Amino acid sequence: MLSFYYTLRSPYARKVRILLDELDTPHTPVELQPGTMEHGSLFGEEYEEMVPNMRVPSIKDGDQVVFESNFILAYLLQNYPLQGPPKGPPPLAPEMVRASHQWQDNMVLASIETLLNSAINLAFLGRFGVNAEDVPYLRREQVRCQSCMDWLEQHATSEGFVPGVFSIADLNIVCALQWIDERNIMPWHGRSRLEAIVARYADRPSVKANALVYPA
Ligand SMILES: N[C@@H](CCC(=O)N[C@@H](CS)C(=O)NCC(=O)O)C(=O)O
Repeated sequence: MLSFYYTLRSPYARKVRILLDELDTPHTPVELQPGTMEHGSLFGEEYEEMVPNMRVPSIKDGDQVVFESNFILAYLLQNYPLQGPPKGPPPLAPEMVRASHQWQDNMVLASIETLLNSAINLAFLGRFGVNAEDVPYLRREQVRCQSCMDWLEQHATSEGFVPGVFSIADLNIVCALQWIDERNIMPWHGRSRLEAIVARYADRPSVKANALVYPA
């Protein structure tokens, strides 16, 4: 049985939780309780020996360990395609990127990943008391996030990044923007297409059932 390693607060892990739900993939969830960065390893030595990027999420399927959330999504789509009726509407996209729009779709995924990675840097450093306004590189990270969101707004439609389906890009952007909102990382509203995509999918059962969870 496939094991899925995650923390409840991770927006990257949330992407995988949603896809596991969409695909009804049988799996054993393994929730990790992060320690502190100051003392020892964050997720435990055994986990960090298995996963070289020392991050969540990851999966282990037999002997195959897969890390990096978008690679995990690609692995699941390839190895555990949907058997039953699709959830939706609209139905889940059957592939990460369309063969006919490989480059465009990959650029969208890369931009969302850059957005989330930069936003996570800002959040982590904020937790250590660093004020982004005081550090030129962090100001650049803020500008980079806004730049990616502007570009994504231009490349989206109000129905999503790929007409007619719940695409993996849609899944990515919903998890990124809802996390940015919930953690109050930066302003992004006012981009009407991105707002429409988040609103369109916020109540999708797999998205709603796998909300980010924060301690009270
Ligand atoms: N690019 C990675 C990013 C994953 C990531 O940054 N996860 C965070 C939790 S939200 C983490 O494990 N951080 C711990 C660390 O950076 O050491 C992915 O897509 O899976």
